[in-house]
Amino acid sequence: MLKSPKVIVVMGSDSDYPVVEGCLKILKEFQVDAQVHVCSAHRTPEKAAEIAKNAEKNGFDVIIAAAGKAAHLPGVLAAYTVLPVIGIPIKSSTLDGLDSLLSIVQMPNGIPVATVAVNGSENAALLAVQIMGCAYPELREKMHQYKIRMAESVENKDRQLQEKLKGM
Ligand code: RP5
Repeated sequence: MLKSPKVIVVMGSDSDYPVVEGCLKILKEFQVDAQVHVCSAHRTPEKAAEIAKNAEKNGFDVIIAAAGKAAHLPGVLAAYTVLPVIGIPIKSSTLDGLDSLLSIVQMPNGIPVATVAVNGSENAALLAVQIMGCAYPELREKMHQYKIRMAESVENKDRQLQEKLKGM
């Protein structure tokens, strides 16, 4: 049987869900099968290790991990797997997400984590799609179509602006 693209999305807390939702919507739009779990590098460290260790044999292609504050989850998952890990720094209430961003992006040599913008969960999904596009031609084609639609939408906005300015 042919394998289909599959992503596991892990978030440090259920409080991260409102941001992670954007990522799930994009994965759905690209018809990528996604499993979502709450799992913390600090509160449930054994579960985090198990998820990452088993991700490859469970058929996942990419891991997306969202975390806030001292956001060690993406790095810890990356330590236990050879799959690409994409980190989403969650904007925390006290330091505006800079804490999360630095915790995720400043990985030591040998254990990379691809880091998107603070709360950039849609880009995490798009990057996962682009990575998987190397193995799944249908995803690469969908990405081409996505970019065409995005450009059309910008052109449309420009046309609308020009019309509005004409009337001023
Ligand atoms: C992190 O701490 C989570 O990823 C979350 O962003 C933050 C706060 O978690 P809660 O206290 O809301 O569960 O581990």
